[in-house]
Amino acid sequence: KMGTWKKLGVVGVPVSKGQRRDGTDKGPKFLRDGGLLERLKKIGCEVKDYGDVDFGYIDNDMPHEHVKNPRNIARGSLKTADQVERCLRTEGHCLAIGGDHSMAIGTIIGHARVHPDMAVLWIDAHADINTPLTSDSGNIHGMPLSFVAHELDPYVPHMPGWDEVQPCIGLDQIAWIGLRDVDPLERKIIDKFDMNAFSMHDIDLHGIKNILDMALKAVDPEGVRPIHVSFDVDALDPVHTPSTGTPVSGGLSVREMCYIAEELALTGRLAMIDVAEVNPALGDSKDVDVTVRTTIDVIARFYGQRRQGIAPTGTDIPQAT
Ligand code: NNH
Ligand code: MN
Ligand code: MN
Ligand code: MN
Repeated sequence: KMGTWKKLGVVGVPVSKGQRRDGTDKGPKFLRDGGLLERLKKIGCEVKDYGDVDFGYIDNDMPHEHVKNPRNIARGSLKTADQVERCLRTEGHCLAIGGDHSMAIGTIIGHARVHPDMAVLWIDAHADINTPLTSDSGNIHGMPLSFVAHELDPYVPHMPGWDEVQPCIGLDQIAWIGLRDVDPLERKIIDKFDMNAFSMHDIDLHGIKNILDMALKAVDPEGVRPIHVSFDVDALDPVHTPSTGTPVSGGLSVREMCYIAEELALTGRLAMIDVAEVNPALGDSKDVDVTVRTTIDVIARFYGQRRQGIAPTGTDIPQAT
């Protein structure tokens, strides 16, 4: 199997109000300007650009308790869901480029409308399953999974603007890879619901190959489900992706990430990929450059660019005459 997608749509999700730093709203622009779409076309993808979701922030979005920007995030999430759904129904595959990780509320809701049985692989230093009541920061990018999971509905308070944001997947459809900064009450949720959480410790213990096998086995035992990858670039070690809001040392190497991406590409079942938390406003120009380049390199591997090389079809080795 080649594992190369012939057809995909790209949706920009320029959200930054899921956390406190400006800059993630420029993530889609920097990934586009860094040559992402050209790179995908070069490796044989037919790419349709759906442009950016129009966040058009409204004023007077007072915090709800300590949760920041609730109305804007709810509104943007529903717009994102509509755009993702349209993209998936038309192209069969969607690449969503963000944007802080609150983007995944909309991408998962949109994806679930098309493939309610999807398996979600959340590749991140953080678990992002705080509820508005367990979150210390009040930043919604640390909460997306709590809004999409049925089992957590009783733990999520109603917030202004959130009536239409409804859970759509089960906790058994989610597995994490790369965890190393999990809040105490997030750990409580993981334990209570016996969730599939693979930390950097587990990767040290078993190696990346076994961890990816275990994660896939947990969320997709039959190997039949459409796969949703939610890739937070802070999963990688900050030497590779320094321009991100909450770097945590001791992260995934580029090699481990390439292995994950190449292996998932080979399943032939990748339906949707989120790329979150690229923040070009952080660090110097070298930091931004390495962050954007590494992120695009990883994305290309999800779409069939393999480290072993790929022989061209229909071109033979030129014979000497
Ligand atoms: N757990 C913290 C919070 O809820 C940090 C989340 N930050 C992230 N998540 N970057 O990926 O605020
Ligand atoms: Mn995240
Ligand atoms: Mn993170
Ligand atoms: Mn509810």
